[in-house]
Amino acid sequence: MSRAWIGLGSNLEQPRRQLEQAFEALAGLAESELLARSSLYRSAPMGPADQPDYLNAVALLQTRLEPLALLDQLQAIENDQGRRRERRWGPRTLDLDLLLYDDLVMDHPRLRLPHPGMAERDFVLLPLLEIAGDLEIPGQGKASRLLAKCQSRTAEKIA
Ligand code: ROI
Repeated sequence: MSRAWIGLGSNLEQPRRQLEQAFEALAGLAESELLARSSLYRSAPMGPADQPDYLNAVALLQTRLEPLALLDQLQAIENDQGRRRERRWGPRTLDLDLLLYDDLVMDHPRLRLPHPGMAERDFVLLPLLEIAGDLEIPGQGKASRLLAKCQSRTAEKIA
């Protein structure tokens, strides 16, 4: 069994409902068990500012799915929830990012691990730290230290 950390984000079509529904879908994934989920966090958009605030959260799965098989499942959940995305860094109904998979470091055309950019994003690190205070990101150090270095800090817990 492996441990996989998933980042959830939404800023369209009732973000809270999108995230709750995504947690349910993650809990129902084959060959996997949802071990933990963070609270929901509201954050200002990173990227173009002319879009709604985001809700973000993190989930921890225990899984027998290999990384790319898990990625397929995450993309299927995004599509099921009617994901639409018109422009790069624009608003989205549901984003599920595979953040970490055990201590794996990989660079595949479809999947880079750890997720690039996660170490600079407070809306990823804060929920991650809530459910794994001691977490170390392969090659980058402790999540708590990375959060302290984040340039922009807008994420706040809402539930
Ligand atoms: N900004 C925030 N605050 N939260 C996100 O999940 C998020 N996701 C994205 C971009 C557009 C980079 N900005 C974001 O993909």
